[in-house]
Parts: sequence; C-alpha cells; structure tokens
Amino acid sequence: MKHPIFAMVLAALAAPASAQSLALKGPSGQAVTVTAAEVAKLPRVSFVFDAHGQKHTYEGPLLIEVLAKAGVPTGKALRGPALAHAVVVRASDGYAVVYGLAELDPGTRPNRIILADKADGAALDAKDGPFKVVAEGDLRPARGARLITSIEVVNLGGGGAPLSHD
Ligand SMILES: Nc1nc2c(c(=O)[nH]1)N[C@H]1C(S)=C(S)[C@@H](COP(=O)(O)O)O[C@H]1N2
Ligand SMILES: [Mo]
Repeated sequence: MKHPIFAMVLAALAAPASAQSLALKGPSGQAVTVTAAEVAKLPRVSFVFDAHGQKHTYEGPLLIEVLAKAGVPTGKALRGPALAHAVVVRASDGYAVVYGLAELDPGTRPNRIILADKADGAALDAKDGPFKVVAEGDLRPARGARLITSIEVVNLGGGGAPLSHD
C-alpha cells in the first residue's frame, strides 16, 4: 500500500459498523454516546413495515431501551411529569422527527418503535444507516427518520402529580 490517501480511504471503507455511534442527551442533560456494538447487544425486536407498498423487515432494540442509557424514565417510572417528555430524533441531512416518550413505552401501547440497525437481515445501507427509527403500524413512513445521528429527550415541563393508578 504505497499511496497514503488510498490507504486511508480503504481503511475508512473497511471500518466496522461498531465504529458508528449515536449521541444521546437525556432529560437532565446527560450526554451519552452509544456505539453500534452497544445497540447490537440490547434485546432485539423485528417487524414488517410497509412503506408505500414496499415491505421490509426492520430489526433493532426498542428505542426506549436505548434512551434508558441516558436516564429516561421507563416502566413504572413513566408516569406523571415523565409524560411531558419529548424525544427529538435528528438525522445527518437535517431531517428531524418528534415522538412523545410515552408512545415509545411497550406498556403504554402495542405498536413498537425501534432503533433499527438492520433491514431484511442486513446492516442498513448508506442511504438509511447506521440507524433508522421505525414506528410499527404507522400508515406512512414520514416518522421513520433514517441517517440518525442524535436523539435528545426534552422535558417540556408537565407539573401534574402522578395518580396512584396511572
Ligand atoms: N433522514 C431522513 N429521513 C427521512 C426523510 C428525510 O428526508 N430524511 N424523509 C421521510 C419521508 S417524508 C419519507 S416518505 C420516507 C421516505 O423513505 P425512502 O426514501 O426510504 O422511501 O423517509 C422518511 N425519513
Ligand atoms: Mo414522505
């Protein structure tokens, strides 16, 4: 390998998917970087998503399981003021999508929202990857942000106290 630039390009092309990462910001400002290898270790879910008649099987962890690494309330803690948390998903092309934290919770609603890192059994390609949020059951693919680079959880300031039965 005589030419240094050629060697660098080859090294970049050969970089493993685990070199990819995602910047998380939690509701109290916690900054956490999650690598593709860490995402790959979380429990995995898969389902078919139909985008304008094109069906693909997406696979990855529940998005809320990823956000738990940045301290979001989950399970029984996802009540009261936590219901006023917004999840802002940002992509490298400037696209952004907002979800409500509670809709990511499998105990709140059945349709799953995942951080997909695979489609049809293969790692996402350069057009979609390394990560794409896929919302099961959405009737159109607009909320399915691809090319995701960061996710921020913002507390919009709900002041209500949780009731004992919520
Ligand atoms: N990063 C990113 N994700 C995006 C978009 C975009 O412009 N940028 N467009 C959305 C919209 S409106 C649609 S219809 C689908 C289109 O996905 P496709 O290009 O894979 O068909 O991606 C969604 N996710
Ligand atoms: Mo769209």
